Amino acid sequence: MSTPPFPRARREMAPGYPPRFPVPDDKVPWSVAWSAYAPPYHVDPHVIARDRTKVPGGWADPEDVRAVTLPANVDRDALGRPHNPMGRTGIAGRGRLGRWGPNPAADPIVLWWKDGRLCAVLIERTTPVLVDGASLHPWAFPGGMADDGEEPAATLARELEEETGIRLSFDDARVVYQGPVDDPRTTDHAWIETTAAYVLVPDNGVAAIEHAMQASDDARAVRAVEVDRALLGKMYANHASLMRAALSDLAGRDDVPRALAVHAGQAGS
Ligand code: RP5
Repeated sequence: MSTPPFPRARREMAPGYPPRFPVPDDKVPWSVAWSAYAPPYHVDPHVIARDRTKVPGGWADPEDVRAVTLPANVDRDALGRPHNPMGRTGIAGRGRLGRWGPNPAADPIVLWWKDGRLCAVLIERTTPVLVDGASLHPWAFPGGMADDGEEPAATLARELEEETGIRLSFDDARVVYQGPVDDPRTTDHAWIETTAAYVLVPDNGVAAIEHAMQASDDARAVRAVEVDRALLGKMYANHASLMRAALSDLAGRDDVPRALAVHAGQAGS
């Protein structure tokens, strides 16, 4: 049996969230009737304060969902709210997410091979993840939300620079994932959909990257972290699966050092 969607988002929370209504695996699909389902409604005051219809420069949808144009492929419930296509999450409303429905994001994956080690640029997100009473700052890609109408390659480069100080083009990056993120902010009516793409930095570009790294914006720390199985066990949301997708791609390439391809295949298995 495959893993039900959002295993972490149903367990983890963002700051300010009420406890999630417990959703067992078999009750995740909306197609399974569940009359007792009563998730708490939550929208962060910060989201309300950034309503783009009221505040110049606002980035959030209005709270009245009927005033919002949603993508055509998104189902709505009886109140007009978009139904998270991945299923129930235990919280209604938008939580800390600005958009009703999909919130487009991008995750830049920056990798290099040096002295037999595969390294990645990762951040500790400033905002903690709350899980079972603990407040955690797991390793994450320096991703972020797309601006209105922004192409993924531009979001990838912009977010990387904003959070890590590194300037890199993603025009020729290899896209390894496009889809929902198992993010602690996820709700029944708002979720993140990311484009993850990686760049393999050439040997002569590594020093500049290491020199440029400086945390800012959503990142409280930025580091070059060795990619191994231990790392994959402690990453934010489903970022480990994004990393595995990049490793799988690397393992199949014949234009990278053979030792790197073998290492990537082993680390991602
Ligand atoms: C994750 O949150 C995405 O994968 C991306 O890394 C990030 C986008 O949110 P912000 O960093 O803009 O808060 O779900």
